[in-house]
Amino acid sequence: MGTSKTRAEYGQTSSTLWGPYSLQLAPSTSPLEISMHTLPKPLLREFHHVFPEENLKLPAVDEACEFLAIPTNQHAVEDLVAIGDKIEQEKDRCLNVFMEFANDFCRKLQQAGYWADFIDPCSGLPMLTLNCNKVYSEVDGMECCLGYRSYSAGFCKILEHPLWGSAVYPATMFVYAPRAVVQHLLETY
Ligand code: B12
Repeated sequence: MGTSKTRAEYGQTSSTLWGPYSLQLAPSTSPLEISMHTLPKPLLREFHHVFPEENLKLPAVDEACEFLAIPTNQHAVEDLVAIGDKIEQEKDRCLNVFMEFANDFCRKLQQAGYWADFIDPCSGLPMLTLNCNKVYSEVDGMECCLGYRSYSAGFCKILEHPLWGSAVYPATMFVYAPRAVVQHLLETY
């Protein structure tokens, strides 16, 4: 995985701890925009709806642990609001990039004794925590953490990236870990 990181001039809010940076995960894929945030009140409330207390198996860890959100956005080659086979293929490609990265990242944090999970971009449900059935809104999450705007396309709320418009594939990870540990791990990619 590559190491070049450029901090974006947009997307910083009072919740931002790190980034947004552009991660080049593989030479052949477009970069992943990623950042680390504390959970502002509306996001924390939503987090506890999506991950109910009784389903959260938090390991006994040190005092520095806190809930953090790690939103990612990929610049899609196609405008995702359009329809057709090319759009479906592009969504699958973005899905695979995120899944591979999120699995690797969360597994590493879990191996270090912390809690980590990510939202399945297809269903909006937590991927690793069992028995959760409340959908997490990526669009609301990106508005809250990064200050991006959105608009409604029928039933679906669509995110507008400041540079890429709706050619953006949003997906989020959540962790319970010390921010220094998370930042250090992010910097290894
Ligand atoms: C399910 C889903 C669909 C369903 C419909 C969803 C529905 N609303 O019934 C279907 C299959 C129809 C669909 C269609 C499309 N979708 Co869609 N869809 C999703 C998915 C998985 C969940 C969206 C959802 O249900 N949101 C509504 C829920 C979560 O919220 P809610 O109950 O209405 O409201 C709650 C929140 O607002 C919350 N809340 C309140 N305050 C706050 C504050 C904060 C901070 C938070 C976090 C939450 C919060 O409280 C409310 C009540 O509980 C998302 C991915 C995701 N996880 O967001 C993609 C997603 C939104 N879809 C996407 C796309 C591209 C589409 C299509 C355009 C695809 C296409 N080319 O056809 C079409 C749109 C067609 C149309 N006109 O409807 C993209 C949008 C990309 C972008 N640029 O934003 C997403 C992000 C998927 C992705 N990763 O690419 N989709």
